[in-house]
Amino acid sequence: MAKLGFGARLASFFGFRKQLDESFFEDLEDVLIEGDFGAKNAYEISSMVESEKPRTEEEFLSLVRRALEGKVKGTELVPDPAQLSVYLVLGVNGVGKTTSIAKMAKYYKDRNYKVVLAAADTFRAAAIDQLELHSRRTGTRIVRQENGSDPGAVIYDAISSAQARGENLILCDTAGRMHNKENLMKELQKIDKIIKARIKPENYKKILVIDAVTGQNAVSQAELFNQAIGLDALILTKYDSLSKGGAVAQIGIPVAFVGTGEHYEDFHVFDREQFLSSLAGI
Ligand SMILES: Nc1nc2c(ncn2[C@@H]2O[C@H](COP(=O)(O)OP(=O)(O)OP(=O)(O)O)[C@@H](O)[C@H]2O)c(=O)[nH]1
Ligand SMILES: [Mg+2]
Repeated sequence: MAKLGFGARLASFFGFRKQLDESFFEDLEDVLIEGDFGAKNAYEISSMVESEKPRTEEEFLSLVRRALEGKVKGTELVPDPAQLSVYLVLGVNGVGKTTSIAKMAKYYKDRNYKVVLAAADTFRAAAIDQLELHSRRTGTRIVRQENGSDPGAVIYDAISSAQARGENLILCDTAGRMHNKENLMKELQKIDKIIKARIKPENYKKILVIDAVTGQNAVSQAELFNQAIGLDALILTKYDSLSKGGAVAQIGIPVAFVGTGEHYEDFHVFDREQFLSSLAGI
């Protein structure tokens, strides 16, 4: 996992400022807010550091790390191979949904799952062809209909055909944008009902993709999708050395995977310990 630019910034921050006076803690809050931790977390972390009075950079960073521990969660998505699971992949346009689905298809296929891709982004013209290309490259079956068709019907088809063929994991691509936000959320609620009626709750996961570069926007996106249909896990994409990642601590939904590039291999199961250390610049 790439080392965060933010962590390095935090480390050097202490180095410059030996005097832990009031302005140190104000500036620390600012640095944390710039790192997308949010005002509430920034205040809590800064107060904790203040009460513990660190003397060295090492002590300072490990305090920040400790303060973050309760705020960052990870989850491992392990589908039951004996049953059919449905992973509904959500997110606003351009965050990396389709790419993450392709990466997951390879990841689970390599672990002997029988993976099906459901092309339920029927809104954007090129979306189905993009998924079709990934289906060919990863050797996974795709269920698709024509552009503009009902996404719920695509998923319904995917579920019935996967059940008939004994396949065990459906990855559903969804639209990131529609005429407006309300339309998108209504569509997702319809899809949610279709899946819920056919798949056991433990086998159905709603996964939000967020772009690590967008920071604060990712937090409001998570709120929006969580309110509309609820979320089980996050995928953090574009997590390169320049991205911050503090948004994860604010969102509070467990992270399952991290994307670090455009290739299928640039995809990792979330490593919480490593993430906390890199966030805190250790
Ligand atoms: N560097 C980097 N680029 C990524 C990552 N994931 C996706 N991308 C790139 O981000 C761009 C958008 O990715 P898509 O997978 O098409 O995003 P999407 O959410 O499906 O977009 P829409 O279908 O338009 O809503 C593409 O150029 C991807 O190659 C990642 O983890 N790292
Ligand atoms: Mg897409």
